[in-house]
Amino acid sequence: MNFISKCSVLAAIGLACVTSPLSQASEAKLTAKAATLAPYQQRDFQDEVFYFVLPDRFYNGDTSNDLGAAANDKKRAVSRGGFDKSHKGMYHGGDLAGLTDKLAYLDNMGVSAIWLTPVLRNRAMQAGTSGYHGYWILDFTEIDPHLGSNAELKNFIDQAHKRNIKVFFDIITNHTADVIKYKECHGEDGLGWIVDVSEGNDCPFISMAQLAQGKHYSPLIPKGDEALKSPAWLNDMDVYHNQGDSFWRGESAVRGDFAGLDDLYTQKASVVNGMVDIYKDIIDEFKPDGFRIDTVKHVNIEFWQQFSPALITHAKTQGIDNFFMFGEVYSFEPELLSRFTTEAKIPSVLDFAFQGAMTKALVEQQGTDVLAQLFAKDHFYQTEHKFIRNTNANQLVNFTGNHDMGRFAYALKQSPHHYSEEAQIQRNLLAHAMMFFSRGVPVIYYGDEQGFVGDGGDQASRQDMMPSFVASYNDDDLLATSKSTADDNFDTNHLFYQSFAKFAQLYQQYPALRFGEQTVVYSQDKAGVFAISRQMKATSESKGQNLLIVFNTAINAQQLNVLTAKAEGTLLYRSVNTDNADEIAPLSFAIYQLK
Ligand SMILES: [Ca+2]
Ligand SMILES: [Ca+2]
Ligand SMILES: [Ca+2]
Ligand SMILES: [Ca+2]
Repeated sequence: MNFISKCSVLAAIGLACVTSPLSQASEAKLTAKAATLAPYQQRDFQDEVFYFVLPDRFYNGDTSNDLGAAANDKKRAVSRGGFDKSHKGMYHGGDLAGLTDKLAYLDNMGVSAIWLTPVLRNRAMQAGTSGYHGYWILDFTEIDPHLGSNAELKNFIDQAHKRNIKVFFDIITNHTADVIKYKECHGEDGLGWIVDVSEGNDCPFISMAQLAQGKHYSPLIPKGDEALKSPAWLNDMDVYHNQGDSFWRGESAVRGDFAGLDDLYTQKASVVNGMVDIYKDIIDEFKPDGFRIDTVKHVNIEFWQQFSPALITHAKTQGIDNFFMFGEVYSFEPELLSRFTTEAKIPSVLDFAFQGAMTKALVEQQGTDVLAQLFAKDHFYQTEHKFIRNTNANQLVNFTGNHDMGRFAYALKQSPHHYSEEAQIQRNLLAHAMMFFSRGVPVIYYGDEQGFVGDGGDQASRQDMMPSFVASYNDDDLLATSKSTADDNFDTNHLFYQSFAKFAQLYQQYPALRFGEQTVVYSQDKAGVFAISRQMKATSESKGQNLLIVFNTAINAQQLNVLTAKAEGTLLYRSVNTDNADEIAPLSFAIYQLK
């Protein structure tokens, strides 16, 4: 995209077009936006604009920790190494010190809560790649040395809190790092493979029925690895299922190993209590504002029924009254997702179904009624819990893409519709607007604000914000910038950064965008108008608010005369101006105040 068209888009959304990059001096003066919000201790979860980040891929604030544990640290020898800036599956050096350095960058975009991938100590290397993502935990009591120390994490949280920004940890109860092996697969010493894994069979899952017939694996811990995990109870092989690898269906989804990761026996009371204690201790030591919970679908519901109320109750005793948790349930079905907010008592889940419907509307160009059909199922999330707050769809967590499925920009790029860069930019912006202004809490995936695209999911979607040395990242054509990922990408002038800052400002300005009851006003069976209202009833403390949000998913202007309510509405904001007040521009949105 050339500079002229970037300026015209900026102007269209009501932003100044700055022609020179911000100097170091002006960067220091970035506006502190979170400071204008209610104090973080009092703020509701629905007040937040989230930023989801892999610390290893963000910014290297301390090169002395790049190799992880010190060479003379015998206790943490397995948490040393795995550092290779040119390999997308290795550590790249980003850390908590770097995140702390860049808080102003996030604050200025309107971020009010940061969700970090797991920061606890990992096994540095496993099956040829590294634990840079944090999901291979060995030690649940300390921070991974690649990211910094416990003290550095506390400092990061202190600095974020000083800016009135919340910090959420990504936690795991389903599995630990891969330490336990099976003699039948890995031999008597557990050090290799004695079965043919060339066809991707790994260790086939042994079902409960097969166990009852006497078939089982012989688990072992390779010599020297007996005491790797912490707390010590995690080194007991009896607290794991030991039934082989999950094939993601039936009982294997709950009892199988996630590609070799040791799957905890979460039906046992000792495991429930042990995990509750681990995360109570984390709350006591670091005072985070909440948790995002990994692999929720792979743990039995009864575990969550105990775990979730126990931690929320405990956080209150630590003075964190609004402690909040949301789970990762990788499913596009509200019927299944909602079981975890109702039956399992987890306050919220990541709304994969929203991501899926939005992809159908904005990438596949299906009718906007795919969104109406999604929201028609919102009542599934409604419940009244005894121990924690009532749940409803307003608390769901919206996102456009993530570190597993890949970025929304990638979905657009690989679409058979062969979108031009201009079209990719417009559709990406509209997707983020839907994420902000539909019911649910928005999460910006780090790098999306700099036009990152990627080549797919997982490693291919975890690019560096600091100058990257990964060839397959650096050959990407980023959106709305002439930079590549080989450059530093903390550009506060980027169109997406500026747009998300505007969206965050609107989100904070109008309470109905955060708390309003959502009703679908208009949808159609082809691309075009999709309209919702967000209504807050008047109370003794506020006079209420009724907003109409109109999206146009089509590539041509649409008439607004289909919206009878709009006639009495006042235009508050529109992303693209038109000469005709009764029209909405292609791939744009508008917000009206209704009486
Ligand atoms: Ca570092
Ligand atoms: Ca294992
Ligand atoms: Ca499991
Ligand atoms: Ca590439």
